[in-house]
Amino acid sequence: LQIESAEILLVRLPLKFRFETSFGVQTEKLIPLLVLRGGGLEGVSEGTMEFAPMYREETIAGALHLLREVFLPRVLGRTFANPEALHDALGSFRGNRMARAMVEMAAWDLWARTLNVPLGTLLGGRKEQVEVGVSLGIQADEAATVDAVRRHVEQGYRRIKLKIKPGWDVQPVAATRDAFPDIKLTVDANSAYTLADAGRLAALDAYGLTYIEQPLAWDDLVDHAELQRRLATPLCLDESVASAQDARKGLALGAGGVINVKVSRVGGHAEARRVHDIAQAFGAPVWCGGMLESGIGRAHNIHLSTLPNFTLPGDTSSASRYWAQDVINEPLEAHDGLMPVPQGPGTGVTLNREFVEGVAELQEEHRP
Ligand code: OSB
Ligand code: MG
Repeated sequence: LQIESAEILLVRLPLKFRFETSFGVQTEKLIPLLVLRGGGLEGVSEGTMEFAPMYREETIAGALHLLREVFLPRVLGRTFANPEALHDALGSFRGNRMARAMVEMAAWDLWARTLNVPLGTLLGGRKEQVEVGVSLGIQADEAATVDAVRRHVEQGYRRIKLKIKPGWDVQPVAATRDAFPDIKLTVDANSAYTLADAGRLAALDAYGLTYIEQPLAWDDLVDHAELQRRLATPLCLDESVASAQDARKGLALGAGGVINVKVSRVGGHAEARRVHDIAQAFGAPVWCGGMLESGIGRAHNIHLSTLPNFTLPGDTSSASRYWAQDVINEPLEAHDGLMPVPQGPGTGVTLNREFVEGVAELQEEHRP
């Protein structure tokens, strides 16, 4: 695994829908992309940190600084035995896992292309398609919520996740459950509640949710464990699992029964696979979360989802839901709630150079 040069690109894509969560409203996405080159091939990754630290603590500006000044200088011009060895070369740095994941994920793509195998196969996955659901932002009212749910149920999505916040939780859930008694339904609070809201959250037990995602603080496990003791519905940890060790601690504490694995949040594919394995050892199902990715991050997510303990539908829905024009050449479209795993080596997708270079707000080369 030879890392000869790197390229950083930054693109801004308008979202097709307004995405409201408990922490804000998104109408566009600023997306850093990293290309690693070696042996005549290239691997590509996407950063999922945001402009402002709203979801977790990382930011795009911070990631660009670390890539330029710290992480890329550690890997450029070097040869590694495999992506795990490259991961270890960045292993002594604290935190900043989304930024480190950009390097690690591009390296996995490059390595899989070098070995001429699909990334999912290299990770140990065996599925040819993966089950997907959708994550729906907060809507104006109950009627709009039920409308949005209906559109996506009709498209075949296997699970509907509703974003909730204090003051808008039981209402959308009750309306949706009333209209669709049998769908797999979940909610995601993105850390908007505290233990003082346990009564309100316990009211959700009446609606047969598959899980309640990240109700409490983004860096908490202990209060989640206390809340889990008061609820029948399993909690699903998202924000507060940044590593396999966090997953072990959370599951050992009883902080939840399900884990949302975001490859970028935990620092890359190697760590994501460890989270998957630990959850499996605890008998806890996992699913692949999304961060409104372009086709690059989406393809990485789909490949990761081929591992066996990804037994709940992920958030990796059709790219065409999000973008009028994606950054890749290939479509990533689910049919009947099943997303085909892109065939071909690596992620199986390729950058649309003409489009990306046309809209890039930043494009820079890095060499040893
Ligand atoms: O909590 O899962 C989340 C998007 C941005 C930040 C956090 C989250 C999300 C989603 C979107 O739920 C999932 C997707 O469609 O990619
Ligand atoms: Mg979430």
